[in-house]
Amino acid sequence: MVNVVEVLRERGLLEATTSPLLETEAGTRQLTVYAGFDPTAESLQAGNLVAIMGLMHFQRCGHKVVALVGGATGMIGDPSGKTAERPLLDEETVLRNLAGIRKNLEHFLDFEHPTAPAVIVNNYDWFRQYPFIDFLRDVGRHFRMGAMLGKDSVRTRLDSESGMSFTEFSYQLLQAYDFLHLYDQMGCCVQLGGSDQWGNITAGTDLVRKLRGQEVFGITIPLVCDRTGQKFGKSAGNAVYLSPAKTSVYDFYQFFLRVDDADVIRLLKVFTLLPLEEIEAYAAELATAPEKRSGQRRLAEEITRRVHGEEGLVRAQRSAAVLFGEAMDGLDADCLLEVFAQVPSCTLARAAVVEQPVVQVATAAGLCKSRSEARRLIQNGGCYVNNCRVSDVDAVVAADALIDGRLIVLRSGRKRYQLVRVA
Ligand code: YSA
Repeated sequence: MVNVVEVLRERGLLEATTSPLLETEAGTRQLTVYAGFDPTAESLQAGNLVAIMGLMHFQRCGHKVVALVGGATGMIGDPSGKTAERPLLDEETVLRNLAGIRKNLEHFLDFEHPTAPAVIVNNYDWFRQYPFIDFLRDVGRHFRMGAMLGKDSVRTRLDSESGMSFTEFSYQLLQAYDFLHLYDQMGCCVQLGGSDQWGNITAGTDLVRKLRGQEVFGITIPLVCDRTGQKFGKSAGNAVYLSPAKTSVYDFYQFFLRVDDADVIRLLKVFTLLPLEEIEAYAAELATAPEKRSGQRRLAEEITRRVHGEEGLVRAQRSAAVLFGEAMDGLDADCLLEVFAQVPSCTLARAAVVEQPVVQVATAAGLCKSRSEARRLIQNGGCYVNNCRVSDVDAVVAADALIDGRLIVLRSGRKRYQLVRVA
C-alpha cells in the first residue's frame, strides 16, 4: 500500500500530524478520512483545492474519503484565519452555496470507485435535530475554557479591536462534534485540513479520545500562499473560484498561467497529480529556459482540465490565442468579452456597422483618427476585423462578421485592439 503520508510529504502537502502513528497506520490499513468545506460562497475557491487534492491523494492510495459540506457550520462562520467576524449567512444563501460546492467536489473525487467511493455528507443533517441543552450537556461539558481560549483562531481575535462573538467562539465545538459523529457513524479516524484548521481538528481528536477512549488523527496541509504572502487564490483582491459563473474559464486559466517562476514548481506538486520526475524536468527547464514558461503552461492546463473539463481547457486556450491574432471562429461573444475585458470598447448602432465600409467603422470606433488614416492602415496591411486582415480599402463589414450579432473586434497592427459592441 503506497503510504499517503509519504506522498503528501513529497509533494509539499504535509504540515503536521497529531501523531506519528498516523503514518504507520496509513501504510498498513484502509483508513476513512474527512475534510470539511463551509458554504461561504456559491463556489469553492482555488485555495480550497489544496484540501481537495489532499483528499484525492488519500483516495488514490486506497483510503475512503468523506467530503463534509458545512450546512450547519456555514451558518456560524469559522473564525480560523479571519481577522474580523463575518455577517451571518441566511439559510437560503447557505442552501444555494451548498449546491454549488457539491458540484465543485464532484470534479475531483471518485464517487463511482468500485471499492472505496467518495461520500459527501452535510453536517446540518445531524445538527438540525440536536437540542441545544443536550448539546451543551453531552459535548460542551468536555471542553475546557483554557484550551478553547488558547486556540490560535480565538487568541488572535480576542486581541483584536472587534473581539469575537460567542457564536464564532463556539465554532470549534461544532467541528469537534462532527469528527465524533463521523467516527461513530463511519469509522472515520482522520481529519484533514489546511493548517488554519489545526485548532478545530485537535478539538475533534481530543473529544473522540475523551468520549470514546480512541485515538483518531489530524493532518494538516500548509496554507498555500503566493510570493507576496497572500493566501493563494486571490487575484487583484478577488478570489479565483472554481465555478465558471464566478470566475470565467479564461480568467481561471490565465491565473495559473501567470504564476511566478518562484512558485510554479511548488504549485505543480500541489495542484497536479503529475509524477515528481516529470515536475523535476520542468524545474530543469525553468533553470535553462524560463522564458518558455512551460511549467506555467502545464500547470494551467492540468488544473483547468480538471476543473472545467477538456472542453473548458480548449476554450480557454483558444481564447488566449485570439490575443495573439488567431482566428475567432467558434468563440462566442461572452467569451470574447472576457478575453478583451481590458481593451477599449465602444458601442455603435447596427446601421452604423453592418454593410458599412470598414474605413468608416474603424474611424467611428476610434481605431483610426480619420478615414484617410484608416485607408492607409488597410493599404499597409495592418487593419483587421475579427483577426482577419482587410485587404481592400473599399471592403464593408458583412452582417455575418458580427459575433452573436452583437460584437466585432477591430485591430490595428499587431496588438492594438478596439472592441465594437453593436446595439
Ligand atoms: C471542517 C470540518 C467540519 O467538521 C466542519 C466544517 C469544516 C470547514 C472548515 N472549518 C472551514 O471553514 N473550511 S473552509 O471552507 O474555510 O476551507 C476548506 C478547506 O480549504 C480548509 O481545510 C482550509 O484550510 C483549506 N484552504 C483554504 N485556503 C487554503 C486552504 N488550504 C491550503 N491553502 C490555502 N490557501
